[in-house]
Amino acid sequence: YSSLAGLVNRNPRFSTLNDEDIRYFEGILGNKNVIQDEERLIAANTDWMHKYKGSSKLLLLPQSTDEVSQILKYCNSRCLAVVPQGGNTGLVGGSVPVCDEVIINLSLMNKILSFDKVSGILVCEAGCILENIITFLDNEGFVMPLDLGAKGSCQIGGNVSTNAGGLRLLRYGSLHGNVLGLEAVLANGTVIDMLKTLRKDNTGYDLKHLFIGSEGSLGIVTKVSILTPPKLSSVNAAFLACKDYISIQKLLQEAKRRLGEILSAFEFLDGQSMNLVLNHLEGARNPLPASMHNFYVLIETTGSDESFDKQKLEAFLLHSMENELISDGVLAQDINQASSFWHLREGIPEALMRAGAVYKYDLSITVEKLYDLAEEMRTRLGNVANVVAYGHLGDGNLHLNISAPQYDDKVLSQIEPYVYEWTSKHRGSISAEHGLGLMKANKIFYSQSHETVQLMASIKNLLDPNKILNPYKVLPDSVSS
Ligand code: FAD
Ligand code: 2HG
Ligand code: ZN
Repeated sequence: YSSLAGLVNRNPRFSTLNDEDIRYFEGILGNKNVIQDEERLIAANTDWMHKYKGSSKLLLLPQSTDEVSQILKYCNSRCLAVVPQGGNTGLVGGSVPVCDEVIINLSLMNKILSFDKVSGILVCEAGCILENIITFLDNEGFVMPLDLGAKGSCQIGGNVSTNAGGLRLLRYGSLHGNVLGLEAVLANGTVIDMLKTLRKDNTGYDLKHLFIGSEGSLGIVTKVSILTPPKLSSVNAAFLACKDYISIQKLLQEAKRRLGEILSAFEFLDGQSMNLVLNHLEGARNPLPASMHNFYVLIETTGSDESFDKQKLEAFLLHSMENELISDGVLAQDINQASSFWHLREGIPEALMRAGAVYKYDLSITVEKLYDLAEEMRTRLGNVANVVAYGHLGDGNLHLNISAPQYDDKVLSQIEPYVYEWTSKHRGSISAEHGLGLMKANKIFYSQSHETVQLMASIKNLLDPNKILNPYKVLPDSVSS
């Protein structure tokens, strides 16, 4: 592990946990949900990438909003720092303690509370695992507007807190649009009920948005209400190859124009990503094995008329072939083949983990410029590291991953601050969908003005004056300590 705790000074304002605190928490939660067991603490202290490792001595598992409220009220009065935790799949070191913060994990708050079949509005607790929600909705004939590779572990509360984007944002939009309401507990224990189930509600400031994407720094999300679209009968997937980046851009334009309302995903991976995933992911199979290509695209369509959709997709593919936008391609013949396309795409983060050390960047850049960065990075790094570029091209979101046998400060200094400066120069975002967490708290100025960050700090101060919620994360030291 490369623990970052050594790089961050523990804020001396925070108290240290004592026996009386433990007894108090046991009084609220009962002994079994106050965890001091070493093995469980190691897991809860360590992030998905095994890159960030805290040293918390306590994991709390509340079962209700009231329990969360009592925990926070007490921690606030004692000035005990806390880290809210969902499925712990975050990729920026936001979900684990930096030092000895108390971990509050929502996994026991996992009930679906209601589902309205007429409106498609689901209300559930924050600890529901995304995949369980997807399955529940599927049985009801609906779909979750959010899907991502970590669905088997991540929780809806974590998704909302990171404003996760994922694989179908192109079609359904972001959680700022799909989350209709939420309940959150502030640092002082106050429960804020914004759990509306209305499409339209212009009564004053729409404060739920403060909790969407604030990474547990303003409150703990305990319940969520989400608008879900009906499941449509016809889903198709195509796996295509392109010879160069210009062709991919044209393909995206054509897909938007010719597939229009049925387009539900447009994901890309470069040849280096394909090689990496084939070498390191179990069960990965190249759908286009005849030869290696520079770029691959996974297109998905979702519509309500099977023959119409197929016809549309086939016409689009024919047009793309004739105009040499694609050099090869395959249309999934059944659900298993479609799943194998998705397995390949969704498995890239895991393959990267298995390949060794990885420097991970999640950037929004205009589509036209997006791949220039990967190429420049390759030139900069030569053969000391493998530059792997993929992502949600339809949303202008590049996942730039630099894979190397081990972490090395010399390699890091070749990448940073260059990657952030480049992104800032092109007016992109240094965090498209993963958040800032610990990794990028001090990089915020590359994407936000001083005035904006100052306003964020004022809001933080108002909602969490003792700064007990997820310290050292999201906002830079200069405004947050
Ligand atoms: P955690 O990792 O536990 O926490 C994330 C942040 O939210 C932390 O700051 C934490 O303090 C806070 N938090 C968690 N729960 C709460 C709560 N109830 N209240 C307040 N704060 C809370 N992200 C994408 O956007 N798109 C993707 O396509 C995508 N794919 C991924 C694929 C893989 C294989 C992996 C490992 C990760 C991927 N991610 C993706 C990143 C990650 O899965 C998401 O950020 C996810 O939303 C995190 O949910 P979680 O429950 O695991 O949250
Ligand atoms: C994805 O789209 C995730 O697969 C992870 O957001 C991205 O590993 C990454 O860089
Ligand atoms: Zn992603």
